[in-house]
Amino acid sequence: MNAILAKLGIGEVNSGATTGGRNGWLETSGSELVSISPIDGKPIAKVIQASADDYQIVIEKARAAFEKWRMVPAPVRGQVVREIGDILREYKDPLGQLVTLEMGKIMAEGRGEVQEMIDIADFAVGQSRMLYGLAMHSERPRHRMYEQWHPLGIVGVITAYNFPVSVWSWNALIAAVCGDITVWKPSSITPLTAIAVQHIIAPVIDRHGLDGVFNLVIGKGGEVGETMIQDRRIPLISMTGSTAMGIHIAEAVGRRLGRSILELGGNNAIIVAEDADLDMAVRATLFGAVGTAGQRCTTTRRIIVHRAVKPTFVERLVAAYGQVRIGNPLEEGSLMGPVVDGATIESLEKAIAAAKASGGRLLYGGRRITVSGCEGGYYVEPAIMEVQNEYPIVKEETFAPLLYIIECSHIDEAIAKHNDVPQGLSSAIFTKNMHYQEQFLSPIGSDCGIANVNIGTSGAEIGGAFGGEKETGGGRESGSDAWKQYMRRQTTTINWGHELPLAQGIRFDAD
Ligand code: UN1
Repeated sequence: MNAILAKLGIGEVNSGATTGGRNGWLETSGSELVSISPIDGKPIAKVIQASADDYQIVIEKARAAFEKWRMVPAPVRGQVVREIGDILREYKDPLGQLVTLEMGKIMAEGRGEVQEMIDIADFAVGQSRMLYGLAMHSERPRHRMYEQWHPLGIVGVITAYNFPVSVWSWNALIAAVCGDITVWKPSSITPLTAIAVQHIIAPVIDRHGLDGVFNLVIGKGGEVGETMIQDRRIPLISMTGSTAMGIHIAEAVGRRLGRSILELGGNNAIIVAEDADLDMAVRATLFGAVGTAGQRCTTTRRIIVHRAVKPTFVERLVAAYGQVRIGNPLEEGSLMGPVVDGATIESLEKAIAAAKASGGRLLYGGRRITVSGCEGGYYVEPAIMEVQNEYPIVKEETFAPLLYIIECSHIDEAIAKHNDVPQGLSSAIFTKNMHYQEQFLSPIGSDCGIANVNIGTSGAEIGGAFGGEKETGGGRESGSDAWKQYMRRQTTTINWGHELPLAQGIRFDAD
C-alpha cells in the first residue's frame, strides 16, 4: 500500500490546499487532520488543513485564473479535459485502491468510481464543442436575436466521503469546459483521495500553465466551508451531502442570491410487481442495497413488493444476503467492505431498534462482525427488516446497509407508498407489464429524479442528469444539459437596419 501512496504523491504529512500543478501546494497553517482507514481503523496519513488565510490565497489565485481561462476557446478547454481523462486512465487502479483504502468500498467499486471520472471527462470533451445557445426569430424587421452562454466564474464544489472523487469530476470537468474555475472542498473523511487527484492531474496543469483553474481546500466545515458558502466571489456552490446541510447551504447561498446545486438524501425504493422477473429483482436489490455497504445516495432502501411474490422474493433475497462475503475490501473476493465509521454502525443499530419499536421485524443481519486481520475496522452485516412504510424511521434516510421490505397488493398502492417519503432521488420498478411500467413513468408515477424499469436504483450512467426532487434538493449534475448551470445565459438582440422599431409595437416618438 505504501507504494501506492507514494505513486499518488501522498506523504506522511500533506498540505491541505493547492491551486494546482506540482508547485501549487500551499504551506498550510490550519489544524492537523488524520485520515483513518475504515478497513482497520488505523491512520493512513496526515493533512495540515487550510486556514482562513490559506483560503483567501486560493480564492485570489482562482479569481486571477478566471480572467484568463474564460477567454480560452471552449474546444481548447476541452483538450485540457481530454488530457485529464487520459491521465486518469493511467491511474485508474491506484486511485481506485486509495478510494477503497480511505472510505472502504470494494476495489471493483473503487475502480468503477474512477471510471465515472474518465467517462465524464470524455463527455465534457464533447460538450466543449456543444455549448449551444438558441437563435430566435425577432418580431422586429432586420433584427436578429439569439442567446449565448458565458463562463460563470468560481464554482465551489463540496463533496461527500461516499463518492470522494467522481462527484468532483462531474462538477470540475464540466465546469472547466464551461470556462469556470473550481474550488474543491472534499469531505474531511476522505482528504487523501482529493490530494491524490491533484497530484495525478498536476502534469496536465503544468503543461498548460493552468495554475488556479483546479483548486483544492481541505478545511473544517465550520471555518472554510462556512466562509465558502458566504463568499460572494463564488456564484455557484455545488454540494453533495445530507439534507440538513443542504438546507443550511441553500439558505446561505440564497441570501446572497447565489446559485446552488444540491445533491442530498435519498430514500430510494424498488417496486417488485407480481409479474417481476424475480432473479433480476433479487440481483438488482442486492447490488442496490449492499453495494458500497449501503452508503450511496442511490442505495436501495425500500422494497415495495406485491404480496403474491413477497414470500419467494424475501426467501431468495435472504439467501443471497447469506452469500455476501464481508471482508477486507482490498481483497478481490470481498463483496462488502466496512462502513465508513462507528457512527454509521450506531445509526444502523438505532434505526433497527426504532423500526422494531414501531412493530417491524428483523429478517436478516444487523450484527457487528470482526474481520480477521482488520480488527479495528467497522464491519457489520447488512440488514433486512419487514416494516410498514408509515413508520417514522422508514421516512428517514439511514445512511447504512439497512433495507426495508414493505408489502403492497396493487400498483396504485405501491406507487402511493413509493412516493410517501420526503426524499425523491432514485426509483425503480421490476415488471413486464407495460401498464405498470408506463404508470410508474407517468406524471402520476414515481416522483423521483431518476426512474428506472427493470434496473435497480443505483449505478446511474454519467450521461444522464443526476439528482432528485423534494428533500433531495432539486439539483442536477453530470450529463444531459447540467452544464447550463455552470454558465450564464445572455440574450442578445441585434438591429442591423436603420430604423428603431420597438417590441410589442410600441410607438414612442417625440413629434
Ligand atoms: C452518490 O451516491 O452520491 O448512481 C453518487 C450511482 C453512482 C453515483 C452515486 N453513479 O449510484
